[in-house]
Amino acid sequence: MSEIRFPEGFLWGGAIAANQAEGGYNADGKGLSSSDCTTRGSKTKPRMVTYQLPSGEIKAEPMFGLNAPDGAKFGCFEGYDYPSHNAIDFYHHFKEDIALFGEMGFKTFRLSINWARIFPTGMEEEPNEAGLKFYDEVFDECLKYNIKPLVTLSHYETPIALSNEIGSWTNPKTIDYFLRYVKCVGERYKGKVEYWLTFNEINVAQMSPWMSSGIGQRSPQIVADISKHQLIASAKAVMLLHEIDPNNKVGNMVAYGAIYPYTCNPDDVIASKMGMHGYHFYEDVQARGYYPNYKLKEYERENVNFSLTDEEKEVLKNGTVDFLSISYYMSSVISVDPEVLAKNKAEGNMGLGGMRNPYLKASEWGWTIDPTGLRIALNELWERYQKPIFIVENSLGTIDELVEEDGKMVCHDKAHIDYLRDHILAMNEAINYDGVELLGYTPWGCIDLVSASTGEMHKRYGFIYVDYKDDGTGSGDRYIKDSFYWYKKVIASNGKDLD
Ligand code: BGP
Repeated sequence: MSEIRFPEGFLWGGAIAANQAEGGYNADGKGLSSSDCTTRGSKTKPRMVTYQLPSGEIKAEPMFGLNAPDGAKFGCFEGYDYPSHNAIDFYHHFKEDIALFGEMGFKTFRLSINWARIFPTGMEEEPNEAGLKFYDEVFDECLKYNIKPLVTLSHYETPIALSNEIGSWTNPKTIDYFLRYVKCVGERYKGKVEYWLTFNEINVAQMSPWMSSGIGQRSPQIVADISKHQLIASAKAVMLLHEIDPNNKVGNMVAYGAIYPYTCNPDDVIASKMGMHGYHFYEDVQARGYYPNYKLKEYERENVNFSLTDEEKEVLKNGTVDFLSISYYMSSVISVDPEVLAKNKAEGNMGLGGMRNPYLKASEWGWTIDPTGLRIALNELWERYQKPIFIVENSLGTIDELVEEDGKMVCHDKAHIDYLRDHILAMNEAINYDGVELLGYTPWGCIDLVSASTGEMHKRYGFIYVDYKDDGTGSGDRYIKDSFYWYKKVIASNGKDLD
């Protein structure tokens, strides 16, 4: 094992997203977004998307595999429970929450701007001043504690009016609306924000066009259209943010993992390689600036209508990112043998499919725990692109208990500490043994928040416990977990003190 040596200025911090934390879903002029129309689910019950048919009938369909008919108008309706509406009420608690991040010594805090807070339908000419003011206050609060905001421009929420009126990201017009929003926040927060990410987990469009982009259907054509428009929007956003402030550093964000072949049968090995295209395609375009041949061949095979004008090619070439960012939670396994596949099916809830890995333990939600997979991922990205990497999501969803000890409420979340320690050690190997350039680390859900895949509250990631239950009841009070004190030491020692 290499000696622990994280680079000077390494950006330790934590991450959240607006739709999973803020609440205040209709406060101060905010418009509805796709996540506001997605109900609470559980480990066994899917989150549902609600919409109204032209006949007036209201329907709810599972978010994964959603196939809403043409003419469906997405919205939120009486009698359904939508966790984003209150979430953890960060909208009203941000000062105390950021003070706690400051106490832990965060160097950076990843959060997203909710597009519909700034442009309620996504299509207005003028922004909503109250929305802009909210983020001004949030960023000022971060800067008070020397925390650099790391801002995701689009994290799983599209203004719902864009979905209902123009087909959201299937329509190229959305690129212009998005850029209007980027210009607005880029100019407004110039000098306060220097680190930006364009689209959260841009590759999730392949699995859930609803979650990623507020689209009610999925087909190869739809996924290709969303991806093209978002890749162009991302490239244009990179150029725009550089133009607004040459100090801006703009990254992409891909849900990343390692896909292992189940056996050394070359067919399993090639299947794992093909599976990795689901991650690499987006990285390839955003880091290298052009569509890879394997994707063009896939479009040909699937009769996807796809072309790029010379101007679009130029945009992709000139709008490559300054750094890569990834979420990494787990690895998966692939086999071409249907019997082996069926027998070893993983129980993950992300629709990732794949199989159980006999060498690894898994979380309560079936997500495998694989720190070496992170090292493999970092090596692969570094070898492929030679761009600095930021791990902007990583951690373990656990069931945490708040208990009273000596008249104080405490939470012994050893599983978080163990998971994070092992992943930090893997990062250290990647940096010091393998020579990967790593910019920072923002573990996911640094304060408990609503789960994206299930809508639950009790899938907890935080260093800070938030007293809300799955049904939305609770005081919303914040409590410090053991991992809070541990992470504070980790940051203070620049990663050396992991005990
Ligand atoms: C990523 C998302 C996050 C976050 C995380 C954990 O895919 O970018 O928004 O939620 O996964 O997933 P979950 O909340 O389902 O546990």
